[in-house]
Amino acid sequence: MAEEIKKKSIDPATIEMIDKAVQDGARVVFQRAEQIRPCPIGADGNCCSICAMGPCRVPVPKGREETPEQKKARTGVCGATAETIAARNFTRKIAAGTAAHADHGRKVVEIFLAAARGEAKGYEIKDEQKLMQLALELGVTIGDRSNQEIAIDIGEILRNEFGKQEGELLFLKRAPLKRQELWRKLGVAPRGIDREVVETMHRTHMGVDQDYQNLLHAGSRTALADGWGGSMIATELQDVLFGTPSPLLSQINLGVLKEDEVNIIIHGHEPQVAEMLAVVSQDPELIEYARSKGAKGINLAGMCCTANEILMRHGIPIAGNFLQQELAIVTGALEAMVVDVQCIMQGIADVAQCYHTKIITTDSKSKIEGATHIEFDEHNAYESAKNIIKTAIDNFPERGKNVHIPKQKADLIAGFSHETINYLLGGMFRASYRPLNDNIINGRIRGVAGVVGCNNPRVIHDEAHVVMVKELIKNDVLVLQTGCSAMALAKAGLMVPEAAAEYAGAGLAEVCEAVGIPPVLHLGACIDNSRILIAATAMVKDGGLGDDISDLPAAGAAPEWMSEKAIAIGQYFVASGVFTVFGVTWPTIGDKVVTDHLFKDFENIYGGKWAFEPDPLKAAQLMIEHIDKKRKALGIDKARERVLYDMAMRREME
Ligand code: BF8
Repeated sequence: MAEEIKKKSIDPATIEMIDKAVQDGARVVFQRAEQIRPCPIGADGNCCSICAMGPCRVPVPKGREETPEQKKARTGVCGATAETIAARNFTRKIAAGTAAHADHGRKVVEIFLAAARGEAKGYEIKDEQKLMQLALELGVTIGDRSNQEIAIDIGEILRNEFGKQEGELLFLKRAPLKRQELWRKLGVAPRGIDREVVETMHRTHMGVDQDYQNLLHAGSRTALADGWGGSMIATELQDVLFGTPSPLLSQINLGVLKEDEVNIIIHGHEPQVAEMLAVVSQDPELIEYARSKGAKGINLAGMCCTANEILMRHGIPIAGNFLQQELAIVTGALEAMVVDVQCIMQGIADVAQCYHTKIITTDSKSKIEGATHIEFDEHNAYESAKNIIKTAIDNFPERGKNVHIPKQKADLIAGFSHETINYLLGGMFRASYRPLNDNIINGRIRGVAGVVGCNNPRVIHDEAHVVMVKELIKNDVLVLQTGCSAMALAKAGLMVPEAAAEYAGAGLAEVCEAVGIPPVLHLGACIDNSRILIAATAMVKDGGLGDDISDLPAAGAAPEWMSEKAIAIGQYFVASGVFTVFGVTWPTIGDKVVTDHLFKDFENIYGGKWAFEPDPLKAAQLMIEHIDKKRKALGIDKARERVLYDMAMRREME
């Protein structure tokens, strides 16, 4: 194996499959990333391509000091300054990310309503308790009405959040009061989800908003419409419809594929297709059909955020994260890759040409040239899912001899919804975050970090996630995870309770052992970052850690980010008061003024700010420093010093 391949990932299964891809002549993302270098001007945010007078490139000239006149002359054809261009590009990314999460949320509301009206056979309300809580929160009459009637009212109220023109989003009221007041004072409380996305697209059109601060301000309002709007609606209604996750054991990595079964991977983001495939794959008639084609059974596995959704609710194993999607095909053992929306590389269709895998698209807004399209009809979900699985089974006899499934697979515990954390910590009858807050105050737990986001082939696959999280837990920071980042840590073996003793600092390990949880908690898909907002709010409301999210000893990170959704998520965390550090690259780095505004001024405005640090160890240190700064401000830094002393003594005694 070539030495360069070994440097692509820290995951042996991934390396093995990149090597196989090279031998098989399949061109995967890792090779494409070598062949296409990122355009440095675009990467730094110095290229404006929004009109046909350009594209205009306005980088700082290399190697010479710029005079004020030269700086003044460094504009696009329309006169847009480098600041406007950088802020406009950044804000557009937020709008795109918010749109993706919002459209996901909208689809969930539609299915939720169809299910409540009895128009989507096969879907039904699974979490009645959460339905009632939502009804109380949204002012829906319960009385002696049926679940369906209540659900219709809830669905209609939440559907209205997308097209609302005035007022503010209903879930903003979930935030700490102080935060709500700040948003109102700043004028960033979103009015309606679609309205914020549309207005941001308008503002960033040629010749509209040309004040970088005003643009970034609009970016905050749009991002908040994601975190406290589209994403939160999706999470809430998915929980009611498909069940609120609770801890369960499963497995992860390409080793979950099976040599003698029909392997089907469901890849993308929205759970409705996957939910039905999970049910239909158990259908005895289909299992028999698979046997008739020479297979021992049907093996369903997930990829990317859809994987997190069906893992959390059904324990379906995960085949891998973002950069492994093509590699699952390279095993030669994959009958079908079923995709819906988001994070699906077009490259899978090309790689599938080298093997027998069928790429099946299921959503009319996400088709791929060369793929088989089987439109998923949620009104007739069982039949649609059956059709998809039958297509995969029919492909089993086409499997060639060039099959190699890596052995690697790791155990993981997933399913830590906000409700579960509440119960685990406080018990069924007095569910609360009190024990977490107490352990933060007494210093056993130093603070909490949300480590989330993608993979990016510009850095070593999974490495930054694992290095960062290990450093955090070693320093007694409890880590909450979602998305592809969660998968990286699960593959590295940190999502089992035993990991606490091996990797966590003494204080954190003690708490994890007492509660029986891993030091790294899997909260779900990227839309479930809204669960982290709720968890942070619950910590504030439980008392003792200040009166706003920005007071908490907490930080966020996406060390291998790549998607616009990640920028939207980061911005809503920052605008909610969280210090958030990204790795890989920073999309405004070419403009110091805009970057300083995000990295420094934002703290005075929002109490949270952005940072960029590509070295994951240094990034973890920044997060820990921030956590310590907050502990000091809360006056709980002394407690920790005392505990640290005890631990040092304890280690000496060992
Ligand atoms: O929404 S972490 S690569 S799969 S964008 Fe995509 Fe990034 Fe993975 Fe999920 Ni989130």
